[in-house]
Amino acid sequence: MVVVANRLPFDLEVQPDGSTKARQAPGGLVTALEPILSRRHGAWIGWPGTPDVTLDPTTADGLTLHPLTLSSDEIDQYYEGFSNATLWPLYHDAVADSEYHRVWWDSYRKVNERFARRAAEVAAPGATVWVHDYQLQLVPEMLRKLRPDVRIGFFLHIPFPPSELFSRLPWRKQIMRGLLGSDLIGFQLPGGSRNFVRLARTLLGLATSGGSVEYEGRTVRVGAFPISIDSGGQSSLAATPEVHEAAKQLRSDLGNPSKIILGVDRLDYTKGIDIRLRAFGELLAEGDPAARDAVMIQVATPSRERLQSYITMREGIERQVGAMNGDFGRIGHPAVHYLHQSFPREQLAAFYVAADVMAVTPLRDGMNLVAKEYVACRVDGGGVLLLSEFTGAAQELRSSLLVNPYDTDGVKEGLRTALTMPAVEARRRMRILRRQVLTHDVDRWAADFLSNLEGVRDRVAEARAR
Ligand code: GDG
Repeated sequence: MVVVANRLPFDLEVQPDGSTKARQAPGGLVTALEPILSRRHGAWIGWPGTPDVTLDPTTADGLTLHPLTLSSDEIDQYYEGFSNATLWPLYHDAVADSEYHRVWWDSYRKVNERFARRAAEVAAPGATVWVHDYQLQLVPEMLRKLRPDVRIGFFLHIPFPPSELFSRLPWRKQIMRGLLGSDLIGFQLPGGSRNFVRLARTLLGLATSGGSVEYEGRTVRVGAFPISIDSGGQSSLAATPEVHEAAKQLRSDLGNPSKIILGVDRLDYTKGIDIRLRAFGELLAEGDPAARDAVMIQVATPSRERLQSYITMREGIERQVGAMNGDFGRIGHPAVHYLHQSFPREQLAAFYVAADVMAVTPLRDGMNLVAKEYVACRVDGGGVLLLSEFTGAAQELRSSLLVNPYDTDGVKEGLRTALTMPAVEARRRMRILRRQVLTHDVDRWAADFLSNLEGVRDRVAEARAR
Protein backbone atom coordinates (compact mmCIF):
# COMPACT_ATOMS: atom_id res chain seq x y z
CA MET A 1 0.00 0.00 0.00
CA VAL A 2 1.23 3.47 -0.87
CA VAL A 3 0.08 6.73 0.71
CA VAL A 4 0.55 9.91 -1.29
CA ALA A 5 0.24 13.13 0.69
CA ASN A 6 1.73 16.59 0.48
CA ARG A 7 3.82 16.07 3.61
CA LEU A 8 5.75 13.12 4.88
CA PRO A 9 4.76 12.19 8.42
CA PHE A 10 8.30 13.06 9.48
CA ASP A 11 10.46 16.12 9.07
CA LEU A 12 13.68 14.79 7.61
CA GLU A 13 16.83 16.62 8.53
CA VAL A 14 20.27 15.94 7.18
CA GLN A 15 22.79 15.64 10.01
CA PRO A 16 26.35 17.00 9.83
CA ASP A 17 27.60 13.42 9.21
CA GLY A 18 25.34 13.15 6.13
CA SER A 19 22.78 10.80 7.70
CA THR A 20 19.07 11.62 7.78
CA LYS A 21 17.15 12.12 11.00
CA ALA A 22 13.34 11.80 11.16
CA ARG A 23 11.27 13.99 13.53
CA GLN A 24 7.48 13.69 13.72
CA ALA A 25 5.68 16.64 12.12
CA PRO A 26 2.42 18.01 13.59
CA GLY A 27 -0.96 18.09 11.81
CA GLY A 28 -4.25 16.27 11.47
CA LEU A 29 -3.37 13.92 8.64
CA VAL A 30 -0.19 12.69 10.22
CA THR A 31 -1.85 12.10 13.57
CA ALA A 32 -4.50 10.03 11.81
CA LEU A 33 -2.50 7.87 9.42
CA GLU A 34 0.84 7.15 10.98
CA PRO A 35 -0.34 4.31 13.28
CA ILE A 36 -2.16 2.46 10.48
CA LEU A 37 0.66 2.58 7.99
CA SER A 38 3.39 1.51 10.38
CA ARG A 39 1.35 -1.60 11.06
CA ARG A 40 0.92 -2.31 7.34
CA HIS A 41 4.60 -1.63 6.55
CA GLY A 42 3.47 0.69 3.79
CA ALA A 43 5.20 3.39 1.79
CA TRP A 44 4.55 7.11 2.03
CA ILE A 45 5.38 9.64 -0.67
CA GLY A 46 5.56 13.26 0.42
CA TRP A 47 7.54 16.44 0.84
CA PRO A 48 10.03 16.31 3.73
CA GLY A 49 9.35 19.86 4.90
CA THR A 50 12.41 21.75 3.61
CA PRO A 51 12.57 23.27 0.13
CA ASP A 52 15.28 22.40 -2.37
CA VAL A 53 16.61 19.30 -0.60
CA THR A 54 16.92 15.94 -2.27
CA LEU A 55 16.89 12.98 0.10
CA ASP A 56 17.09 9.23 -0.42
CA PRO A 57 14.21 6.98 0.64
CA THR A 58 14.49 5.94 4.28
CA THR A 59 12.54 3.84 6.76
CA ALA A 60 11.00 4.97 10.04
CA ASP A 61 8.66 3.05 12.34
CA GLY A 62 8.25 0.25 9.81
CA LEU A 63 7.25 2.40 6.86
CA THR A 64 9.29 3.47 3.85
CA LEU A 65 9.43 7.21 3.30
CA HIS A 66 9.92 8.51 -0.22
CA PRO A 67 10.87 12.18 0.03
CA LEU A 68 9.84 14.27 -2.96
CA THR A 69 11.85 17.40 -3.70
CA LEU A 70 10.00 20.71 -3.97
CA SER A 71 11.79 23.88 -4.97
CA SER A 72 11.28 27.19 -3.15
CA ASP A 73 9.31 28.43 -6.18
CA GLU A 74 7.06 25.39 -5.99
CA ILE A 75 6.49 25.94 -2.29
CA ASP A 76 5.48 29.52 -3.13
CA GLN A 77 3.21 28.66 -6.04
CA TYR A 78 1.89 25.11 -5.64
CA TYR A 79 1.74 24.99 -1.84
CA GLU A 80 1.37 28.44 -0.33
CA GLY A 81 -0.23 29.80 -3.50
CA PHE A 82 -2.69 27.44 -5.16
CA SER A 83 -3.22 25.04 -2.23
CA ASN A 84 -3.38 27.50 0.64
CA ALA A 85 -4.39 30.82 -0.90
CA THR A 86 -6.74 29.54 -3.66
CA LEU A 87 -8.23 26.20 -2.59
CA TRP A 88 -8.10 26.40 1.23
CA PRO A 89 -10.24 29.54 1.64
CA LEU A 90 -12.58 28.60 -1.23
CA TYR A 91 -13.27 25.12 0.18
CA HIS A 92 -13.89 26.63 3.64
CA ASP A 93 -16.99 28.57 2.63
CA ALA A 94 -14.80 31.37 1.22
CA VAL A 95 -14.39 32.76 4.75
CA ALA A 96 -11.34 34.57 3.34
CA ASP A 97 -10.83 35.75 -0.24
CA SER A 98 -9.25 33.31 -2.68
CA GLU A 99 -6.66 34.41 -5.19
CA TYR A 100 -6.60 32.99 -8.70
CA HIS A 101 -3.29 33.00 -10.56
CA ARG A 102 -2.46 31.03 -13.67
CA VAL A 103 1.19 30.57 -12.68
CA TRP A 104 0.05 28.98 -9.40
CA TRP A 105 -2.18 26.58 -11.30
CA ASP A 106 0.68 25.64 -13.65
CA SER A 107 2.86 24.86 -10.66
CA TYR A 108 0.05 22.85 -8.99
CA ARG A 109 -0.32 20.75 -12.15
CA LYS A 110 3.41 20.14 -12.46
CA VAL A 111 3.85 19.15 -8.83
CA ASN A 112 0.81 16.84 -8.99
CA GLU A 113 2.37 15.22 -12.05
CA ARG A 114 5.60 14.61 -10.15
CA PHE A 115 3.74 13.01 -7.23
CA ALA A 116 1.84 10.79 -9.70
CA ARG A 117 5.02 9.70 -11.44
CA ARG A 118 6.68 8.81 -8.17
CA ALA A 119 3.62 6.82 -7.07
CA ALA A 120 3.70 4.97 -10.40
CA GLU A 121 7.34 4.01 -9.74
CA VAL A 122 6.85 2.95 -6.14
CA ALA A 123 3.57 0.98 -6.35
CA ALA A 124 3.78 -2.79 -6.80
CA PRO A 125 1.56 -4.45 -9.45
CA GLY A 126 -2.07 -4.24 -8.33
CA ALA A 127 -1.14 -2.12 -5.28
CA THR A 128 -3.56 0.12 -3.43
CA VAL A 129 -2.62 3.80 -3.64
CA TRP A 130 -4.31 6.18 -1.23
CA VAL A 131 -4.02 9.84 -2.22
CA HIS A 132 -4.73 12.54 0.35
CA ASP A 133 -6.16 15.98 0.36
CA TYR A 134 -6.66 19.18 -1.56
CA GLN A 135 -3.03 19.66 -2.58
CA LEU A 136 -3.13 16.53 -4.78
CA GLN A 137 -6.51 16.44 -6.49
CA LEU A 138 -5.02 15.84 -9.95
CA VAL A 139 -2.95 12.83 -8.91
CA PRO A 140 -5.67 10.15 -9.32
CA GLU A 141 -6.23 10.85 -13.03
CA MET A 142 -2.51 11.26 -13.74
CA LEU A 143 -1.66 8.05 -11.91
CA ARG A 144 -4.40 6.06 -13.64
CA LYS A 145 -2.94 6.99 -17.03
CA LEU A 146 0.48 5.70 -15.94
CA ARG A 147 -0.69 2.67 -13.95
CA PRO A 148 -4.17 1.40 -14.84
CA ASP A 149 -3.51 -1.73 -12.74
CA VAL A 150 -3.50 -0.02 -9.31
CA ARG A 151 -6.48 0.73 -7.09
CA ILE A 152 -6.75 4.42 -6.40
CA GLY A 153 -8.49 5.93 -3.40
CA PHE A 154 -8.72 9.63 -2.66
CA PHE A 155 -9.69 11.21 0.65
CA LEU A 156 -10.38 14.92 1.12
CA HIS A 157 -9.69 16.09 4.68
CA ILE A 158 -11.29 19.49 4.26
CA PRO A 159 -14.88 20.32 3.26
CA PHE A 160 -15.91 19.93 -0.38
CA PRO A 161 -17.79 23.12 -1.20
CA PRO A 162 -21.19 23.56 -2.81
CA SER A 163 -21.33 24.10 -6.55
CA GLU A 164 -21.94 27.85 -6.12
CA LEU A 165 -18.46 28.24 -4.62
CA PHE A 166 -16.58 25.51 -6.46
CA SER A 167 -17.74 26.91 -9.81
CA ARG A 168 -15.66 30.04 -9.25
CA LEU A 169 -12.51 28.01 -9.92
CA PRO A 170 -11.23 28.69 -13.43
CA TRP A 171 -9.87 25.10 -13.41
CA ARG A 172 -13.00 23.46 -11.99
CA LYS A 173 -13.35 20.88 -14.75
CA GLN A 174 -9.72 19.81 -14.58
CA ILE A 175 -10.02 19.30 -10.82
CA MET A 176 -13.21 17.27 -11.14
CA ARG A 177 -11.58 15.06 -13.78
CA GLY A 178 -8.46 14.74 -11.65
CA LEU A 179 -10.50 13.38 -8.76
CA LEU A 180 -12.55 11.12 -11.03
CA GLY A 181 -9.37 9.16 -11.81
CA SER A 182 -10.03 7.45 -8.45
CA ASP A 183 -11.95 4.23 -7.82
CA LEU A 184 -13.26 5.65 -4.57
CA ILE A 185 -13.49 9.29 -3.45
CA GLY A 186 -14.03 9.86 0.26
CA PHE A 187 -15.28 13.00 1.98
CA GLN A 188 -15.68 13.74 5.68
CA LEU A 189 -19.45 14.24 5.46
CA PRO A 190 -22.37 13.20 3.25
CA GLY A 191 -22.79 16.90 2.33
CA GLY A 192 -19.37 16.98 0.62
CA SER A 193 -20.16 13.80 -1.20
CA ARG A 194 -23.50 15.20 -2.41
CA ASN A 195 -21.82 18.43 -3.58
CA PHE A 196 -19.34 16.40 -5.62
CA VAL A 197 -21.93 14.15 -7.26
CA ARG A 198 -24.07 17.15 -8.15
CA LEU A 199 -21.10 18.87 -9.78
CA ALA A 200 -20.22 15.74 -11.75
CA ARG A 201 -23.74 15.86 -13.17
CA THR A 202 -24.11 19.59 -13.75
CA LEU A 203 -20.57 20.58 -14.67
CA LEU A 204 -19.44 17.51 -16.61
CA GLY A 205 -22.84 16.15 -17.66
CA LEU A 206 -22.05 12.70 -16.25
CA ALA A 207 -24.56 10.05 -15.26
CA THR A 208 -24.72 9.79 -11.47
CA SER A 209 -26.63 8.00 -8.77
CA GLY A 210 -26.56 8.75 -5.02
CA GLY A 211 -23.08 7.34 -4.37
CA SER A 212 -21.50 6.89 -7.77
CA VAL A 213 -20.50 8.63 -10.97
CA GLU A 214 -20.07 6.99 -14.40
CA TYR A 215 -16.85 8.25 -15.94
CA GLU A 216 -15.00 6.99 -19.00
CA GLY A 217 -16.48 3.51 -18.80
CA ARG A 218 -15.82 3.14 -15.06
CA THR A 219 -18.00 3.54 -12.01
CA VAL A 220 -16.40 5.90 -9.50
CA ARG A 221 -17.75 5.42 -5.98
CA VAL A 222 -18.23 8.46 -3.77
CA GLY A 223 -19.00 8.46 -0.06
CA ALA A 224 -18.57 9.92 3.42
CA PHE A 225 -15.89 8.55 5.77
CA PRO A 226 -15.67 10.73 8.88
CA ILE A 227 -12.09 10.59 10.12
CA SER A 228 -11.20 9.99 13.76
CA ILE A 229 -8.27 9.63 16.14
CA ASP A 230 -6.37 6.88 17.94
CA SER A 231 -9.00 7.03 20.68
CA GLY A 232 -7.60 4.18 22.78
CA GLY A 233 -4.04 5.53 22.61
CA GLN A 234 -5.16 9.05 23.49
CA SER A 235 -7.26 7.77 26.35
CA SER A 236 -4.41 5.65 27.77
CA LEU A 237 -2.03 8.59 27.49
CA ALA A 238 -4.44 10.76 29.47
CA ALA A 239 -4.69 8.08 32.16
CA THR A 240 -0.94 7.97 32.89
CA PRO A 241 0.21 9.33 36.26
CA GLU A 242 2.57 11.74 34.45
CA VAL A 243 -0.23 13.42 32.52
CA HIS A 244 -2.46 13.46 35.60
CA GLU A 245 0.32 15.11 37.60
CA ALA A 246 1.08 17.63 34.83
CA ALA A 247 -2.62 18.61 34.69
CA LYS A 248 -2.68 19.17 38.46
CA GLN A 249 0.49 21.21 38.26
CA LEU A 250 -0.96 23.29 35.44
CA ARG A 251 -4.02 24.15 37.51
CA SER A 252 -1.89 25.18 40.42
CA ASP A 253 0.45 27.20 38.17
CA LEU A 254 -2.62 29.09 36.98
CA GLY A 255 -3.47 29.96 40.61
CA ASN A 256 -6.29 27.39 40.96
CA PRO A 257 -8.87 29.27 38.89
CA SER A 258 -12.57 28.45 39.20
CA LYS A 259 -12.65 27.24 35.57
CA ILE A 260 -10.12 26.64 32.79
CA ILE A 261 -11.31 27.26 29.24
CA LEU A 262 -9.08 25.76 26.55
CA GLY A 263 -8.62 26.29 22.82
CA VAL A 264 -6.13 24.28 20.72
CA ASP A 265 -5.79 25.07 17.03
CA ARG A 266 -3.37 25.68 14.26
CA LEU A 267 -3.36 29.46 14.03
CA ASP A 268 -5.78 29.57 11.09
CA TYR A 269 -8.59 31.98 10.18
CA THR A 270 -11.03 29.08 9.73
CA LYS A 271 -10.73 28.06 13.39
CA GLY A 272 -12.70 30.96 14.89
CA ILE A 273 -10.17 31.73 17.63
CA ASP A 274 -11.26 35.38 17.62
CA ILE A 275 -14.87 34.32 18.19
CA ARG A 276 -14.26 32.47 21.45
CA LEU A 277 -11.96 35.25 22.66
CA ARG A 278 -14.69 37.79 21.98
CA ALA A 279 -17.31 35.69 23.78
CA PHE A 280 -15.11 35.27 26.85
CA GLY A 281 -14.10 38.95 26.73
CA GLU A 282 -17.73 40.06 26.74
CA LEU A 283 -18.59 37.81 29.68
CA LEU A 284 -15.66 39.34 31.57
CA ALA A 285 -16.66 42.88 30.59
CA GLU A 286 -20.18 42.28 31.85
CA GLY A 287 -18.82 40.92 35.13
CA ASP A 288 -20.76 37.72 34.50
CA PRO A 289 -20.46 35.50 37.59
CA ALA A 290 -19.90 32.46 35.33
CA ALA A 291 -16.62 33.95 34.11
CA ARG A 292 -15.40 35.13 37.51
CA ASP A 293 -11.93 33.74 38.20
CA ALA A 294 -12.04 31.74 34.98
CA VAL A 295 -8.97 31.71 32.74
CA MET A 296 -8.54 30.85 29.10
CA ILE A 297 -5.60 29.02 27.59
CA GLN A 298 -5.29 29.37 23.84
CA VAL A 299 -2.70 27.14 22.20
CA ALA A 300 -2.21 28.49 18.69
CA THR A 301 0.26 26.31 16.84
CA PRO A 302 2.27 28.31 14.26
CA SER A 303 1.00 27.67 10.74
CA ARG A 304 1.53 29.02 7.18
CA GLU A 305 3.39 31.97 8.60
CA ARG A 306 4.46 33.50 5.30
CA LEU A 307 0.94 34.02 3.95
CA GLN A 308 -0.41 37.55 4.31
CA SER A 309 -3.88 36.42 5.41
CA TYR A 310 -2.28 34.49 8.28
CA ILE A 311 -0.03 37.40 9.26
CA THR A 312 -3.02 39.75 9.38
CA MET A 313 -5.12 37.30 11.36
CA ARG A 314 -2.32 36.68 13.85
CA GLU A 315 -1.94 40.42 14.44
CA GLY A 316 -5.68 40.70 15.08
CA ILE A 317 -5.73 37.85 17.58
CA GLU A 318 -2.66 39.09 19.40
CA ARG A 319 -4.20 42.56 19.67
CA GLN A 320 -7.37 40.99 21.06
CA VAL A 321 -5.44 38.95 23.65
CA GLY A 322 -3.42 42.03 24.63
CA ALA A 323 -6.56 44.10 25.09
CA MET A 324 -8.26 41.41 27.19
CA ASN A 325 -5.25 41.03 29.45
CA GLY A 326 -4.94 44.78 29.73
CA ASP A 327 -8.58 45.16 30.70
CA PHE A 328 -9.15 42.09 32.87
CA GLY A 329 -5.79 40.72 33.99
CA ARG A 330 -4.24 41.10 37.41
CA ILE A 331 -0.57 40.92 38.34
CA GLY A 332 0.42 37.27 37.90
CA HIS A 333 -3.07 36.41 36.58
CA PRO A 334 -3.69 37.21 32.91
CA ALA A 335 -7.21 36.49 31.64
CA VAL A 336 -5.88 34.69 28.56
CA HIS A 337 -2.74 32.61 28.33
CA TYR A 338 -1.86 32.75 24.66
CA LEU A 339 0.76 30.25 23.53
CA HIS A 340 1.96 30.57 19.96
CA GLN A 341 3.92 27.35 20.23
CA SER A 342 3.83 23.67 19.46
CA PHE A 343 3.72 21.23 22.39
CA PRO A 344 4.59 17.56 22.83
CA ARG A 345 1.58 15.21 22.83
CA GLU A 346 1.90 14.55 26.56
CA GLN A 347 1.70 18.24 27.37
CA LEU A 348 -1.29 18.65 25.08
CA ALA A 349 -3.01 15.76 26.86
CA ALA A 350 -2.36 17.49 30.21
CA PHE A 351 -4.07 20.62 28.84
CA TYR A 352 -7.09 18.55 27.82
CA VAL A 353 -7.27 16.81 31.19
CA ALA A 354 -7.06 20.11 33.06
CA ALA A 355 -9.64 21.98 30.95
CA ASP A 356 -13.16 22.33 32.36
CA VAL A 357 -14.41 23.72 29.06
CA MET A 358 -12.99 22.95 25.63
CA ALA A 359 -13.92 25.67 23.12
CA VAL A 360 -13.90 24.59 19.46
CA THR A 361 -15.51 27.35 17.39
CA PRO A 362 -14.42 27.11 13.71
CA LEU A 363 -16.35 28.93 10.98
CA ARG A 364 -15.85 25.77 8.94
CA ASP A 365 -13.77 22.65 9.56
CA GLY A 366 -13.65 19.33 7.70
CA MET A 367 -13.72 17.32 10.92
CA ASN A 368 -11.71 18.82 13.84
CA LEU A 369 -9.67 16.17 15.61
CA VAL A 370 -9.05 18.38 18.63
CA ALA A 371 -12.69 17.99 19.72
CA LYS A 372 -12.34 14.20 19.57
CA GLU A 373 -8.99 14.25 21.38
CA TYR A 374 -10.51 16.23 24.23
CA VAL A 375 -13.31 13.70 24.62
CA ALA A 376 -10.89 10.75 24.48
CA CYS A 377 -8.74 12.37 27.19
CA ARG A 378 -11.61 12.79 29.65
CA VAL A 379 -11.11 9.41 31.31
CA ASP A 380 -12.51 11.03 34.47
CA GLY A 381 -15.85 11.51 32.67
CA GLY A 382 -15.82 15.28 33.29
CA GLY A 383 -15.40 18.37 31.10
CA VAL A 384 -17.69 20.20 28.70
CA LEU A 385 -17.21 20.46 24.94
CA LEU A 386 -18.42 23.66 23.27
CA LEU A 387 -18.51 22.89 19.56
CA SER A 388 -19.24 24.81 16.37
CA GLU A 389 -22.07 23.43 14.24
CA PHE A 390 -19.85 23.98 11.21
CA THR A 391 -17.26 21.34 12.07
CA GLY A 392 -17.53 17.82 10.72
CA ALA A 393 -17.27 16.60 14.30
CA ALA A 394 -20.59 18.26 15.15
CA GLN A 395 -22.40 15.58 13.09
CA GLU A 396 -21.21 12.89 15.48
CA LEU A 397 -20.74 14.73 18.77
CA ARG A 398 -24.37 15.67 19.25
CA SER A 399 -24.14 15.75 23.05
CA SER A 400 -21.69 18.62 23.01
CA LEU A 401 -22.94 22.19 23.39
CA LEU A 402 -23.43 23.12 19.76
CA VAL A 403 -23.10 26.78 18.76
CA ASN A 404 -23.30 28.87 15.61
CA PRO A 405 -19.94 30.69 15.48
CA TYR A 406 -21.47 33.59 13.56
CA ASP A 407 -23.83 34.29 16.44
CA THR A 408 -21.77 36.07 19.11
CA ASP A 409 -24.62 36.06 21.63
CA GLY A 410 -25.17 32.35 20.98
CA VAL A 411 -21.48 31.56 21.55
CA LYS A 412 -21.50 33.68 24.73
CA GLU A 413 -24.59 31.87 25.94
CA GLY A 414 -22.97 28.54 25.10
CA LEU A 415 -19.85 29.49 27.02
CA ARG A 416 -21.91 30.64 30.00
CA THR A 417 -23.88 27.37 29.95
CA ALA A 418 -20.64 25.38 29.73
CA LEU A 419 -19.08 27.26 32.66
CA THR A 420 -22.12 26.74 34.89
CA MET A 421 -23.21 23.26 33.82
CA PRO A 422 -24.01 21.03 36.81
CA ALA A 423 -21.49 18.18 37.11
CA VAL A 424 -24.19 15.52 36.70
CA GLU A 425 -25.29 16.98 33.37
CA ALA A 426 -21.71 17.40 32.16
CA ARG A 427 -20.95 13.77 32.98
CA ARG A 428 -24.11 12.55 31.27
CA ARG A 429 -23.13 14.33 28.08
CA MET A 430 -19.48 13.27 28.28
CA ARG A 431 -20.52 9.62 28.69
CA ILE A 432 -22.37 9.75 25.36
CA LEU A 433 -19.52 11.60 23.64
CA ARG A 434 -16.97 9.09 24.89
CA ARG A 435 -18.98 6.15 23.67
CA GLN A 436 -19.04 7.67 20.18
CA VAL A 437 -15.33 8.57 20.06
CA LEU A 438 -14.05 5.34 21.61
CA THR A 439 -16.05 3.12 19.27
CA HIS A 440 -15.28 5.15 16.13
CA ASP A 441 -11.52 5.45 16.02
CA VAL A 442 -9.05 6.06 13.23
CA ASP A 443 -8.53 2.34 12.64
CA ARG A 444 -12.20 1.93 11.96
CA TRP A 445 -12.12 4.91 9.61
CA ALA A 446 -9.18 3.54 7.63
CA ALA A 447 -10.53 -0.01 7.59
CA ASP A 448 -13.87 1.30 6.37
CA PHE A 449 -12.29 3.36 3.58
CA LEU A 450 -9.87 0.64 2.52
CA SER A 451 -12.42 -2.17 2.54
CA ASN A 452 -14.70 -0.06 0.39
CA LEU A 453 -11.82 0.72 -1.96
CA GLU A 454 -10.65 -2.85 -2.17
CA GLY A 455 -14.22 -4.12 -2.54
CA VAL A 456 -14.82 -1.75 -5.45
CA ARG A 457 -11.98 -3.07 -7.57
CA ASP A 458 -12.68 -6.68 -6.67
CA ARG A 459 -16.20 -6.30 -8.00
CA VAL A 460 -14.89 -4.69 -11.18
CA ALA A 461 -12.39 -7.52 -11.68
CA GLU A 462 -15.11 -10.13 -11.10
CA ALA A 463 -17.38 -8.45 -13.62
CA ARG A 464 -14.57 -8.42 -16.20
CA ALA A 465 -13.78 -12.09 -15.57
CA ARG A 466 -17.42 -13.06 -16.20
C1 GDG B 1 -7.19 18.97 8.76
C2 GDG B 1 -8.62 19.49 8.62
C3 GDG B 1 -9.46 17.46 9.82
C4 GDG B 1 -2.23 20.95 17.22
N1 GDG B 1 -1.37 21.64 17.97
C5 GDG B 1 -0.46 20.76 18.43
C6 GDG B 1 -0.79 19.49 17.96
N2 GDG B 1 -1.88 19.62 17.22
C7 GDG B 1 -2.59 18.50 16.57
C8 GDG B 1 -3.92 18.26 17.25
C9 GDG B 1 -4.68 17.54 16.15
C10 GDG B 1 -4.10 18.15 14.89
O1 GDG B 1 -2.88 18.79 15.23
C11 GDG B 1 -5.02 19.22 14.30
O2 GDG B 1 -6.08 18.57 13.67
P1 GDG B 1 -7.45 19.27 13.35
O3 GDG B 1 -8.39 18.22 12.85
O4 GDG B 1 -7.94 19.94 14.58
O5 GDG B 1 -7.17 20.41 12.27
P2 GDG B 1 -6.28 20.58 10.89
O6 GDG B 1 -4.84 20.67 11.19
O7 GDG B 1 -6.86 21.78 10.22
O8 GDG B 1 -6.57 19.25 10.03
C12 GDG B 1 -9.49 18.99 9.76
C13 GDG B 1 -8.02 16.96 9.80
O9 GDG B 1 -7.27 17.51 8.71
C14 GDG B 1 -7.98 15.42 9.68
O10 GDG B 1 -8.71 15.00 8.57
O11 GDG B 1 -10.06 17.05 11.04
O12 GDG B 1 -10.83 19.42 9.59
O13 GDG B 1 -8.65 20.92 8.56
O14 GDG B 1 -4.41 16.18 16.14
O15 GDG B 1 -3.71 17.51 18.40
N3 GDG B 1 -0.10 18.36 18.26
C15 GDG B 1 0.99 18.51 19.07
N4 GDG B 1 1.38 19.73 19.55
C16 GDG B 1 0.70 20.87 19.26
O16 GDG B 1 1.08 21.96 19.72
N5 GDG B 1 1.69 17.43 19.41
